Amino acid sequence: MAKKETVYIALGSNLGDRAEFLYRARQLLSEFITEMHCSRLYQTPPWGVLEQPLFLNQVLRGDTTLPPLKLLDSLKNIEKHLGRKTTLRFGPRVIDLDILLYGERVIRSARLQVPHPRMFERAFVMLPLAELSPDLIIPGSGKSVNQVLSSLDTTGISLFPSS
Ligand code: A4P
Ligand code: MG
Repeated sequence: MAKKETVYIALGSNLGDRAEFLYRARQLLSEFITEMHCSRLYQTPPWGVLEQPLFLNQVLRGDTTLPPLKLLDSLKNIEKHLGRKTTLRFGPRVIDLDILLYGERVIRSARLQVPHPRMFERAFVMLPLAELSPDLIIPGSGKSVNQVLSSLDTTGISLFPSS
């Protein structure tokens, strides 16, 4: 039997019915990710390209038997299935699925970099990740999720829907 690994996936959407796109993505992800635990949804100001709508972001943890590149292909297929058009880098999209962590692995290939290289600068990733696994040491960094989060600016991030 293929080895099971714990993975963390970041979900983001800033076009159309954002919560619905995240919901549909989670449903499709559950076909190959088991024991899924999901953070709440966060509404977040855009990072990178600033002139674009607010994002909804979420992080999930689960187990998969897919090897890393197969997992990446499966995420890309879901993005396509949900109607994501190729867009400008860091620009608006109906759905974005990134692999944050794949077990203890550090992967630096042309197609796949894990841990996700930009997660350390992104409160919209670290805040939902801290909800799931605050004390997790990020492979290759020697730092816990909470340690990284404490150095980031969370201004403008709120729970969605706000209570
Ligand atoms: N790739 C390499 N490593 C990974 C990984 N760990 N997970 C490669 C997923 N993909 C990875 O990604 C481009 C290529 O990255 C993939 O084909 C894969 O081989 P993409 O999703 O097609 O393109 P992109 O998303 O436009 O570029 P990129 O660099 O992934 O952008 P990001 O980093 O995803 O940023 N602001 C807020 N508030 N919330 C957001 O969610 N998202 C972005 C997109 C910008 N600003 C944002 C948000
Ligand atoms: Mg991406």
